Amino acid sequence: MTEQNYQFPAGFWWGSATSATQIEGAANQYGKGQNIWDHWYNIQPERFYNQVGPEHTSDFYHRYKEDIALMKEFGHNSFRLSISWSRLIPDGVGEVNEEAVSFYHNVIDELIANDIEPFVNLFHFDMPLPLQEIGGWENREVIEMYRQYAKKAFELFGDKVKKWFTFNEPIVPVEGGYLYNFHYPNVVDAKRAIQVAYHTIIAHATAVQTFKELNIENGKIGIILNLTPSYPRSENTADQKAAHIADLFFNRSFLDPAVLGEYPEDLINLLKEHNHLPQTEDGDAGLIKENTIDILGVNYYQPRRVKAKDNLPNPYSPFMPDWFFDSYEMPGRRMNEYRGWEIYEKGVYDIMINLKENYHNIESFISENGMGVQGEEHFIENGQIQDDYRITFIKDHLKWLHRAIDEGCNAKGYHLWTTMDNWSWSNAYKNRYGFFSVNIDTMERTPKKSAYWFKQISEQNGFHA
Ligand code: BGP
Repeated sequence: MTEQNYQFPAGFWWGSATSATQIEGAANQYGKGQNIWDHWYNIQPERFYNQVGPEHTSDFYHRYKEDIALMKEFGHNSFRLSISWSRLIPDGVGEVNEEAVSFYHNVIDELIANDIEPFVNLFHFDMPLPLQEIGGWENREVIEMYRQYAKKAFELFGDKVKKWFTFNEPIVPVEGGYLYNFHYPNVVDAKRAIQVAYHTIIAHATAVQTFKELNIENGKIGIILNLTPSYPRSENTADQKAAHIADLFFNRSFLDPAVLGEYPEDLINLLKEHNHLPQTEDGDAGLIKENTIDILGVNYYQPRRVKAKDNLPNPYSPFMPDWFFDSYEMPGRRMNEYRGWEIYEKGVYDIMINLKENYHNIESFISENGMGVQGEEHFIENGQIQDDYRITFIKDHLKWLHRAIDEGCNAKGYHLWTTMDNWSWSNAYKNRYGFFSVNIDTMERTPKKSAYWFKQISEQNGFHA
């Protein structure tokens, strides 16, 4: 095969993504309040891999200067972090923690001084505990508390931060916390899940509205969604329908209201038919309609392979999205064996073409993509992790992204998940994803081979392959 030049548009955003709970550490220090992760670990440490909790993360709180220096050295022109709601406002509502204000100012200043644009996300799975105790997103009052928090963050940092995101992967707390039992509060109840999802969209829209009212100069606001293209097993009608319903539940339930300002009719009809519509209030539809986003972050790890159900669900069993489809293992699929996730690079292209054709080609970027590897910390040779598999993974996704851009898609950047190896939810330190490995005893950072490769492609704004 002849070599091709994959040159990206000028100003392409090269970088990586993180979240507060996963990197900061200092979970019980400097005035931070508890969030659901601190609490869950306190009551059920066995739910976390090797019983490592959120106190034991990558210590970014103390090492941010060193980390930002590494980002700079290794070709980042942009970086995503999240603000910890319970660090900024320890009770979730009310008084602001001045130590947190200084910390985030220092981090943002350090990034800007190093020509790295901060992309700031407001909510990455980390509900403050006092607000979860009054029902979390099930309780409509929490929406106003979130709006106040968002407003505070915009006012404090809006003169420096120009790219804002309301939520990261808002479907995940719905799935994990209310359907499939992998996030606190561990409820399995589709009705409650749907209410949580709906309130999250209302919270998102109120934050967008507040952002627009503040008129932040050059500011853009968006949301970050994990889009899982839903591919049917076959062309037959039942498989197609199954894939369509999975798409409605897991992609379009957030994508459509955020970008188009309304829910898909098919989703509303389906929920109506099964008596599972959420409770709404007058004015909600208008709020969603008027507060669509400027920019969309796309987290892409793997597609969803869907087939029609072999057997109809028992109508007496509780309603679940899985009533309507089954997942299946596509023969010949390639896997990241460590994480158990399929690798399908063309998914990036399919997502971008869909955004171009059906979502008015909204400005977007890959806000997460990456390869988690269990046990990677032991793969060191000559003092460095030789993660050629990660280089191949990134490169193959970038090729498809490049093709989408060539065909007119409005994709502006690529962020790897993640900067340095970090703590991940119940998986703790099991899967390593970073450009920089972290020795979890000494916290020492070591660039992996992929970091050197990334530096090159960022400097050349592309690569030959
Ligand atoms: C995404 C989350 C990240 C990160 C990543 C890897 O869904 O936004 O926070 O955790 O997945 O997931 P894991 O660490 O479970 O492999």
